[in-house]
Amino acid sequence: MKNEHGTEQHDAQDAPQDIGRRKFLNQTAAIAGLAGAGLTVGLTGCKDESAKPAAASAAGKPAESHASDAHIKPGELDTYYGFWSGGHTGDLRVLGLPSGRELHRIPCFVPDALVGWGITNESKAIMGTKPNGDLQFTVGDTHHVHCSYKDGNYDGRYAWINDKINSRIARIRLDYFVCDKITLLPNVQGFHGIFPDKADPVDPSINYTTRVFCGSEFHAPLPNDGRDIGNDGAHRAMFTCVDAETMDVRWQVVIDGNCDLCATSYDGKLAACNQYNTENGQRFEMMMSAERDACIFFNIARIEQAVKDGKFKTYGDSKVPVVDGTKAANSDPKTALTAYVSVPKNPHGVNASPDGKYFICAGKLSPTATVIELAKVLDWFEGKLPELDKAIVAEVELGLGPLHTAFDGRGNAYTTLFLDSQVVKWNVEKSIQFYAGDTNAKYVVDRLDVQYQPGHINASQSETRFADGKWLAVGCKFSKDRFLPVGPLHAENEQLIDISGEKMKLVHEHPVRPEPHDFVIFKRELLRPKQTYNIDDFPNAVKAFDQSGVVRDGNKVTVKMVSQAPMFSLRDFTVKVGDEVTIILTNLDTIEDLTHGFAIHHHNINFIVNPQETKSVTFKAEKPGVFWCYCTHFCHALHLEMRSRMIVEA
Ligand code: K7E
Ligand code: CUA
Ligand code: CA
Repeated sequence: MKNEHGTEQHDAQDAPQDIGRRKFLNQTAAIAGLAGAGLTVGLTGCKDESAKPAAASAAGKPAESHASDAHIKPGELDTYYGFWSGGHTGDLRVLGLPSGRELHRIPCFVPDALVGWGITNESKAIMGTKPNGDLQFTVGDTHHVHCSYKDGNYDGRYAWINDKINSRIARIRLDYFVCDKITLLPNVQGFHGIFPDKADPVDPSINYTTRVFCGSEFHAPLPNDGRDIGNDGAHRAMFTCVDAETMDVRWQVVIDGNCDLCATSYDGKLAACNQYNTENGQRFEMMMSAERDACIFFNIARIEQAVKDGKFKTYGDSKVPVVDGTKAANSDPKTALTAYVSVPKNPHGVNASPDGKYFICAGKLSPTATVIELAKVLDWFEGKLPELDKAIVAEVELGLGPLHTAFDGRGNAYTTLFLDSQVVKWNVEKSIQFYAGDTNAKYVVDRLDVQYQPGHINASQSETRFADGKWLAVGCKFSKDRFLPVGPLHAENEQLIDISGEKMKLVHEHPVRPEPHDFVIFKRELLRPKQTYNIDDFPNAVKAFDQSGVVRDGNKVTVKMVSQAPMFSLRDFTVKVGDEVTIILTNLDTIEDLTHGFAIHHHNINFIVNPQETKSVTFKAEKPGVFWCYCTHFCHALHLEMRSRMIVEA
């Protein structure tokens, strides 16, 4: 596959979008006052009769009465994509919003029997294998997913997602919705927060993502090769920068404390992580012993200059330059690479406001949120702000167990209160006024009970400059009695809240398989996925029926095959016991949605080939006999008849 985008390939989104556009216009009329310029385009072209009654009846109503928009009727398309981390299923889930329908799962870190992830040679090469060809890891734990930026909005190139268990970062190509690269981070454990940069700190012409930052939670020996066991004080956590294009690790920063979540500024100058373990503790009692922890800021330009100047170390087998971001080495603001802003007890979550001014850290074990002004952090680095903690412009009570924060683009923040089972809507500027002494400034705007114990929260376009204040989704970590019981493991509860009005309004909920964590929601126009592959992107493609056949090289046998409904080009093929068999299968069908599958009885082989796609598998033929191969994906009236046979001779 070529690593480029926006080519003129088969792109079939236009047709189905017409159906959705009716709904789109319908909504546009209902929220006339709120719609951005992009939404109103095409309104004049609306000829759909079904749109009229709703538009007419909604015309005079206040904006908050459009909760019914959440109901997407059969045949209609959602107006937003949602990218959800799958948690310990190690995948990325794609939802349509506002319906909440799950559209797709993109396997990244763990095998997947539908697409053959971890089974095909191509996916194994991305996932990484041991010398014997087995996968290096078969488990994953995805928490945070974020997309590439341009001009402060998503540009539809990539998404990135973390694997906390094995400290891996995966990249997903958003033209095909597939994982194309996975990188193992050296020197770290518990890789949790992840965030792409939004611009270059030095070169203003680079107004798009070129780096992805990764925070790691756990402290470990450096290097982790048996030394320093028992010497807990020598264990460290790090912050890592990965190149967005090559996916190579560019540099790391060794720090005091740990990293949890990660946020980046719109000007590219700063990245930050909330730190809940500034105590450098190994047990929870130690980790919660201090009254305040921190939000650590990274001065990206200075770190890269330090790397250029050779001011780094390497550890063990890793060649990655590691600069010193500890407190002791960074007390002089004018040369500091890092800045530790004090935040109350064990904060969780750091989020960038869409106006680009603030990062907000929630308290978790403190009922507060801390608002940090980025311009002041930059002033400190310039030597213009004598006390770093003066960068805190508000620290206000929200309720019990504040975790993550989303924004509506109208100056309001929405924070989950894990212990209170609530979402609190609060006004950032008012909180700053209140903190400055204006006790009349009422910063809490609204509270809404959610069911139950919310963790992550996000709003439509919240993590861009184009937060549109329409929908808010909340991931509730406990569903208790909300759904039919299915045994001891409960579904979790995703709830959708209409935030277009002053008051929040719960509009629907759906169960999700545990345990999703973070997610992003953005307008569907930002993506233009391709719906068939280009056969020329696959160097091993079998491009015609007459290129099919069996080629032997010693005991290595290559079986080249094509699929075209309702048949495989080889009705049977013969190999010998002891052969290493590689099957290469190209799907010659060109029509969108005409996918075939290929499975072999008793050989642990199952994968699909989408239109014009090529995949291969390699395995040992160990037992003599006849083994049916069949199409696993319903493709044709003769789908059941779509078969081949592998004959293994003794
Ligand atoms: Cu993003 Cu769930 Cu990993 Cu918070 S974490 S809840
Ligand atoms: Cu091909 Cu079913
Ligand atoms: Ca702590």
